[in-house]
This record gives sequence, C-alpha cells and structure tokens, in this order.
Amino acid sequence: MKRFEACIFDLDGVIVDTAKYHYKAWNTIAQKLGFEFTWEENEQLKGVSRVDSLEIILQIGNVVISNEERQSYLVLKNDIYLDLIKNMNPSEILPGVEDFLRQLQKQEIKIALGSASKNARPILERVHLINLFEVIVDGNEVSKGKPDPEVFEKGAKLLNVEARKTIVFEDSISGIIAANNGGFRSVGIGEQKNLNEAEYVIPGFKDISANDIFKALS
Ligand code: B16
Ligand code: MG
Repeated sequence: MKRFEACIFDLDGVIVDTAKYHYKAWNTIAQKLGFEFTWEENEQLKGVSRVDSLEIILQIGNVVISNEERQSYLVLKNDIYLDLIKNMNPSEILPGVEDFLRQLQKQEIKIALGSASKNARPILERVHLINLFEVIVDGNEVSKGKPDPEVFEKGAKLLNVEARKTIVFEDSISGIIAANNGGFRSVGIGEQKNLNEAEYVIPGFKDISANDIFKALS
C-alpha cells in the first residue's frame, strides 16, 4: 500500500508565475481607486478569489464604492489579467515543475489541480500541461474559497483518494490552511516566513524530486 496516492497542485505561484500578472492587474485597479498597492500587500491576495480580493484591496485603500462599481472593477481586473496572460506559453512553467509531474506519473501517483482561479483551464492549455492532470477543480466549481478546503476535497473525491494520502502544494497561506483544515498533507512553495503553517516548505521544484517530498513528509 502506497503512503501517498495523489498530489493536488495549486496553479498560480506553484505551476506558473501568474501571481505577478494578478498583482499588475490589481495594482492598475488600485491606482484607478487612487492609491498604490505594494508587492508585500499582494501576499494577502494569493489564493483568494477575485471577489474577495477586491474587498481586501478596498480595505487596504480605505475606499468605499457601490456594488455597481464593484462589478465593473471586477470585470476590468479580469480584462487586464486576460490581456497579460494571452501569450503565455510553456516557457512560463516554473522551474522543475514539469519534471516533478512526470515523476509522479511514472510512480502512478494521481495528479489534480486545485485552484481558486476561474482562468485555470486556459492557462494549463497554453503551457501545454493540461493532459498531465487527471482532475481539474477551479474557481468555477467551488462555492467556498480557500481557507475552506472545498477545492481540495472536491479534487480528492474525484480522484477517489483519501485526504491523508494526498499532498497539497500551495504558495498561499490561505491555501495551506485550507489543506490542513481538510486533513491533507501540506507543502508550501515559497518562503518559510510566509508559510509557517505548512508541514514542509520548499522554494520551488527545481532540483527537488518527488521522493524528496515523500521522505520529508514521512
Ligand atoms: P481569477 P490559485 C488564485 O489562483 C490566485 O492566487 C489569486 O491571486 C486569484 O485572485 C484567484 O486565483 C482568482 O483568480 O481572477 O483568475 O479567477 O493560486 O488558487 O491557483
Ligand atoms: Mg497560488
């Protein structure tokens, strides 16, 4: 019996570096609202849905707007983001990711995506990784955002695996808490200082093998 049967990957900041495009788009919105939004503040938006991200932006800028204005800013943010990602290609896959996914495939470990983004599928298609994912759960399929574990629970259910035998890879603190809340094993991608709740933190997948992760979590 294998100790680990599946891995669920977040998209933005784990598979591809779209966090920089989300930041650019939100910063344009913040400027339109009359303030600058810093890269440090952007940490709070990672893994957070589009709608909830706008609320955080409004709080940071201490700005009050109507619901109609909210809707138009949400549309504008996504239009800017879609324009920034329109030419994405496989060169934007983060270092070591593809090799890591192929190692899992060889070891017959199931692979799923668990992303808050409603743009996850076209991004996976553009970087030519979509066929490596057995299951994709994205922002179109969940009603509760991270730190609620719904996105990962749906993924595990579709893969027919137990949470305790599934590793979640996440770059956001909300995603790590979501994984922990659902009883999943959690690996943070990024800096330890931002991801203290993760069971194990790596800077990225470069020079990290699937067996390294299995050992670290054993
Ligand atoms: P969209 P992930 C998340 O994706 C991003 O981290 C977060 O910054 C973004 O607001 C959210 O997706 C929604 O994205 O506007 O494309 O629906 O990290 O969960 O893959
Ligand atoms: Mg992310």
